[in-house]
Amino acid sequence: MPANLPAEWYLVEEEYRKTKDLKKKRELLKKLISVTPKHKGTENLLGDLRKKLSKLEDEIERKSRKAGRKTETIKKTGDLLVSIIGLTQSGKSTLLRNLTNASVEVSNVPYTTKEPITGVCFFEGVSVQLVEIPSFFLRKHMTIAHASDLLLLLVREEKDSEKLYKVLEENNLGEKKRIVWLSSCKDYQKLLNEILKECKIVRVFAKPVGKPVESKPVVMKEGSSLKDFMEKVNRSWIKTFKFARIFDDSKFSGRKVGLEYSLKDKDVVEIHA
Ligand SMILES: Nc1nc2c(ncn2[C@@H]2O[C@H](COP(=O)(O)OP(=O)(O)OP(=O)(O)O)[C@@H](O)[C@H]2O)c(=O)[nH]1
Ligand SMILES: [Mg+2]
Repeated sequence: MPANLPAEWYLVEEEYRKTKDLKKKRELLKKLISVTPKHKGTENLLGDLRKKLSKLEDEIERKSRKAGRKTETIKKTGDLLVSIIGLTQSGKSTLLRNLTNASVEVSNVPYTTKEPITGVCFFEGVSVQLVEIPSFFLRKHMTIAHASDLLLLLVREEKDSEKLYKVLEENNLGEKKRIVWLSSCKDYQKLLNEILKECKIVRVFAKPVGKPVESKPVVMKEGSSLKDFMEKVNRSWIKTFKFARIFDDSKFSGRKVGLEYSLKDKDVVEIHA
C-alpha cells in the first residue's frame, strides 16, 4: 500500500472495516475511494476498492430482493446484440469507443467500467449493438451475455482466453456462440465481418410492388422462410398472400415463390398480397 495516503484515509478505512451494516459499509467505501489520491501509485488500490464496491452493491441488491436475483436488462436497439467480455484493462472501452457512438471512459485504472455500457454501429446494412460487460463478471451483468447473439472475447494475448473460457463455464455460457479478438488488432472491418458471419444472418430487402427496393434490409436468422419474414414485417400479408417474387443475381431472378421459400442473404422480395 502506498505510504502517502492522507490521515483521513486510515480513519475511514478503520470505520469501514469495523462496520457490519452493508449500506453503511457502502457509503464508507465510496468515501474511501473519494479520499484516495488519484495517481500512478494508487491505481491498484483504487481498482481493488472499486471492485469491492461493486461486489458490495451486488450483495445489497441481492439481499434487498425477496426472491430471485436482480438481472440487468438492456434495451435491444440493434439488429444484433454483442457482449464484449474481457479481463480488466483488455481494451473493452477502447473498442466500444472506436466502433460506436458510446461515451465511455477509457483509463489505465483497473475496473474503470462498473456498469454495462452500450453503443451501436452500422455495418453493411446491419445495426450492431455492442455492450461492454464490466470485468467483475457479476451475475446480474452476465444475464446480458445470455441475451446476446454473440460474445466477443477481447484478449490482450492468447492465453487470456483460457481465463475467459473459465468465466463462461462458471456462468453457463460455455455453449454460447463466441469469437476471440486480440485487442491490438484494429482491423475493425474484419471484426465486423466476422461478427456478421458468426451471427448467421441473412439480409432481406423488401421491394413494394411498383416501387424501388428499400435501402435498409430486414435482418433475419439464416434458414428463415418467407413466412417468417412476413411475420416480422407485416403479419396481415400472410392471410392474403398470393405469391412473392425474388430478385437476386441468379439467372432465375424474378421467379415466383411461396411461403416456405428459404431466404438467402441479399434477396430482394416483392410480396403480392
Ligand atoms: N498498448 C495498447 N493499449 C491499449 C489498447 N487498447 C486499450 N489500451 C489502453 O489500455 C488501457 C485500458 O483500456 P480500456 O479500453 O479502458 O480497457 P477496459 O477493458 O475497458 O478496462 P476496464 O473498464 O478498466 O476493465 C487504456 O489506457 C487504453 O488506452 C491497445 O490495443 N494497445
Ligand atoms: Mg472499460
